Amino acid sequence: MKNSVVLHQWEISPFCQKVARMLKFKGIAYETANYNGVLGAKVPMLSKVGKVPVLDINGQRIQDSTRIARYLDETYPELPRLYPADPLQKAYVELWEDWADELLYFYEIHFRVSDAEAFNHAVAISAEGRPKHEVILLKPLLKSALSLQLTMQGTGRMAKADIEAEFIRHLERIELVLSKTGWLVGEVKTLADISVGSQLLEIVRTNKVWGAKINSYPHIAQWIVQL
Ligand SMILES: N[C@@H](CCC(=O)N[C@@H](CS)C(=O)NCC(=O)O)C(=O)O
Repeated sequence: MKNSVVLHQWEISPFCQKVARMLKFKGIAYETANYNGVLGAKVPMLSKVGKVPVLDINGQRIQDSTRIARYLDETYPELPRLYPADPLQKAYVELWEDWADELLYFYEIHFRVSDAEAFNHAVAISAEGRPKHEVILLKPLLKSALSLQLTMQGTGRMAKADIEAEFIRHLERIELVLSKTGWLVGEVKTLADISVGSQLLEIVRTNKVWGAKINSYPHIAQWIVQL
């Protein structure tokens, strides 16, 4: 256990899945510590920020998926790079990453909260392995926390039809960019693909209708299975 890499996570979190994909991409073996159900109360104790993902690696504890990505590239430059070496390409990757984390994420929450089946699926994943009564407890807590997050950010105050129309515009842009090389930046997989894909894949996982919509774009469908 001493030298092991531990990803503290919520299985349902796109940011945790992003880190899991980074580690897989780099070929770094890791274990997960899950905070399902009431264990979620321990997340604020993992770091000052109080969010997951948190990665324990080489005796260090790193919080935030972007800081983890930088650490992995700096510490293991010989392994496949998350950020390209070329400064301009790196800047594009950072812009895509930030866009996925700070904007696409709220669409992901919207599609999780606005559809009853998607929400129930998300709750079930969040309480996996925990006693049944925790599902009952978790459901209203998760609903109010995610709805509040959406309202504060602004997406939660938009009309459903407007959110969906904007999301389709985003998908069309992603599809167009992917049509050139099959990747978002340059000719190989980078953190841009992992970041954007991790948000979209959470929609695919929980929301049948919007998951099918995402997969109806041929370049996106071909790309997303490679993430
Ligand atoms: N910028 C952070 C975002 C992480 C994040 O928002 N994590 C959510 C789960 S998806 C969380 O831990 N939320 C708990 C909270 O805000 O209290 C990253 O990239 O790691």
